[in-house]
Amino acid sequence: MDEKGLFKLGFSHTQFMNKVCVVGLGYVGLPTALAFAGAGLKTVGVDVRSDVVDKVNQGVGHLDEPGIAEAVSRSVKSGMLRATTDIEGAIADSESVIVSVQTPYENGQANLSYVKEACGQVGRSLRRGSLLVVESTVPPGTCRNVLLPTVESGGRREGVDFFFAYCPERIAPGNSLSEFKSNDRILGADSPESMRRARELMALTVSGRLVETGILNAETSKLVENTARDVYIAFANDLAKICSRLGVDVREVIRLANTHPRVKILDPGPGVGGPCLPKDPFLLLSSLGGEPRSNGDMIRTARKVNDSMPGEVFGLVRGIGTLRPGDKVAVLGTSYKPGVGDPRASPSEKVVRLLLGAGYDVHSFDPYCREGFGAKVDASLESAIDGAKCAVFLVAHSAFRSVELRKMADALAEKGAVVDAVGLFTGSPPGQREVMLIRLGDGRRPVGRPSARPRGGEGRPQRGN
Ligand code: SAJ
Repeated sequence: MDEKGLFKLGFSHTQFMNKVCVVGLGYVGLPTALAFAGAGLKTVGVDVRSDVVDKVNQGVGHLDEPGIAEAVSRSVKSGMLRATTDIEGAIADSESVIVSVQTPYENGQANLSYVKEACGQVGRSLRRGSLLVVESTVPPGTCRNVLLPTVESGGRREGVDFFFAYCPERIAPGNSLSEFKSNDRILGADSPESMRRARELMALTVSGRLVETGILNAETSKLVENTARDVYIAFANDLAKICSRLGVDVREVIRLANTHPRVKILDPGPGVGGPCLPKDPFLLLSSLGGEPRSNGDMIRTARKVNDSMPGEVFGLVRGIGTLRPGDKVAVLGTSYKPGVGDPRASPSEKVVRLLLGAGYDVHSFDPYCREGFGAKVDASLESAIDGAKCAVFLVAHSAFRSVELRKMADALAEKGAVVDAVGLFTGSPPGQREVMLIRLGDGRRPVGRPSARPRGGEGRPQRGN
């Protein structure tokens, strides 16, 4: 049905935009629903988890992020947002449906079951003339080859009974609400009418640019963005390994190289975590099918480099000559990146497991995150490091930036060591007791006690008093 036909049925533009259904109320779906509710659209969020639905309806929300609780409370109170587990009813009652569910990479392939299930429901329940927008990250070709046929299996036809667009999310967990609104978005649609409707809908919530293209381009560019970041970080991590052998400090080398107008190297660290970057390169490659394995070599290598970093950090700890099984080791930072409490795919998990496997008494502390991955979770930095032989900093939370090495020396056990994987400590201020500082990617000549030099692994100790 074309637009004129729809008008004959009594629809107007604004009526199209009145009621929005967001399928999936997770890290992306909830901010999406809040953005539409905040823009004055009657929004219903759907989730299979009744605890998530209850929390939203209670005006609380289940995401621990700046502004989320306030926005949920405001939107529910004003009647603009409600949540339900009744997906059929919610879709049937809406003019636009946004699918925002997870697409994990499992057992060597993309798990599309959640997004297919959602699209199947849309196909069975959607009103004639509705707009469907998929936000989930998917392998290139998925919308046309998998999702649209799934919707159409419900008897509706694209361009006749419903319109379709792909608008991948770009929000960074920790800053979702503001990024949803202000980021430029890629908007993919394969017909002018679908594009027009999707543009109108998304423009209600997005103040950044809507960059228009076809669906396949949009699917591919989403994955390329995250893959690019993974590759850039892998370069920094590779440099960390190289610099530790060259006898230079990788962070100083990067600082110098970045003064060049066309060089912008990222930060090395204990690896790449989170819900997206570790899997999206594989989603990108998964659509190659029978293509020669050499395609995507650099991407696969980057993944390997980033995945090797928890082992590098473990090597630094193992290299401390004075450390014995049973000794207390404090892991500081368990979330996947600074400033968030999200532990998903955190590199800290692998480091903790390696330390536990080596027989250390592993304690953890994170100001945002209660996950310990099997370590004993301490309530404060002080109790985590008290009497520890080694403190390993894995996340550059701002709270850790004010930690003084001198005070660490006093709290740690005699001849204690600090392993800094994230560039928190640069100097060695004077203090009462000696502490060995081992920095990832810092290969400068050791000045610490010879007996305390790392036996293997990367980097060498420096003495901080
Ligand atoms: N990291 C480094 N060095 C750096 C920067 C990051 O080791 O210089 C590590 C972080 O510590 C973390 C991981 O990389 O473990 C990922 O963090 P991130 O900040 O790069 O990205 P995410 O996963 O929080 O969000 C990304 C974003 N994508 C890009 O920046 C291209 C976000 O915009 C996407 O919306 C999100 O993935 C997603 O959901 O796809």
